[in-house]
Amino acid sequence: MVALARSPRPQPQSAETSAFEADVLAGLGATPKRLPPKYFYDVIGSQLFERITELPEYYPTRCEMRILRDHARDIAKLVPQGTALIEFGSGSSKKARILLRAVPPLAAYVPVDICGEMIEQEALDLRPDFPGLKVLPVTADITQNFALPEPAKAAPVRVGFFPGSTIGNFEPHEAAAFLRNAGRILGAGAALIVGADLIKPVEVLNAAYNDKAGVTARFNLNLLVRINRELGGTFKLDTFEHHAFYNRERHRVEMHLASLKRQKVKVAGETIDFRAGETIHTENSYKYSIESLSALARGAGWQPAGVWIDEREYFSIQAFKLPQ
Ligand code: AVJ
Repeated sequence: MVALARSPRPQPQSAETSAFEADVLAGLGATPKRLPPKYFYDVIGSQLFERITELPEYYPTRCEMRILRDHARDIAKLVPQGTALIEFGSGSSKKARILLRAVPPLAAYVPVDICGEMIEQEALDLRPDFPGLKVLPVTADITQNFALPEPAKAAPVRVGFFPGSTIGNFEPHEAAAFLRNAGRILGAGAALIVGADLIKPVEVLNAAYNDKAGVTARFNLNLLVRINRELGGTFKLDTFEHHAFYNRERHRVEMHLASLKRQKVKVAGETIDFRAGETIHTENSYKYSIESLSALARGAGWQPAGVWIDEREYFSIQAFKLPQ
């Protein structure tokens, strides 16, 4: 029998796949090795993240939901009637629901997320619960430029909502660039409501990223599963281990995947060498103080317009405004 000539791996099918391939090869070719955390969120990764938010050790989501519920009326004062509410990295829209119940009639709610399947489904779930609200999902990488739908552009004012401490995934200079760009997208008179995780005792932070049930480890390792599937990778999952720890000097939780042995792995036709113990740095989750975040926002052109925190001072929701 004649062996059929098979291409060694599926060809990139879309611009998204080739951006993924380019970013993965660049990150694994760098020293130290790294991968961008935005690629955690394929369908499986988005589902694993939803499970993380329910873990006993993972306090941020519960804290933020509590703050939103307790101060919804106050926060809603930043959202006048006719606003287009733009959510950056909306995921499950669970937090937006709390805000949406407290605000006057809006021009539109625009959830923007890198995981298209997730927000299309969420939009379907939201519409019956908020009849009369225009839900206009946009599938986009929030770190890149993207266009707002017409009704959001035509609204008299736009308010940005960036919950979840997703801002913590950016390097501080990237967070500043993001805030400046958000200002450009939202325009004069806009407000921005940001959820940011606060600096706190190291034991609490380490526990939140090393849950007993191992869901965070699976979330981290899923990045390798995704590379195997989408980029013809040959990562053996049982030869990599989840590491997460708080880096006090830099105010961030770091996640890594450590190779348990010396090995070679193929990705998109290229060979990557690992030393025993070598890690891939997969995520930083920066922790802020009220002051450090507001200094960053001021530097990006925003004026502080409100701060809400929980009793334990674990998490903050901070509002900013742009001059008219
Ligand atoms: C979605 C970026 C806010 O940093 O806490 C959860 C992601 N990583 N557990 C975070 C995450 C590990 C999460 N953010």
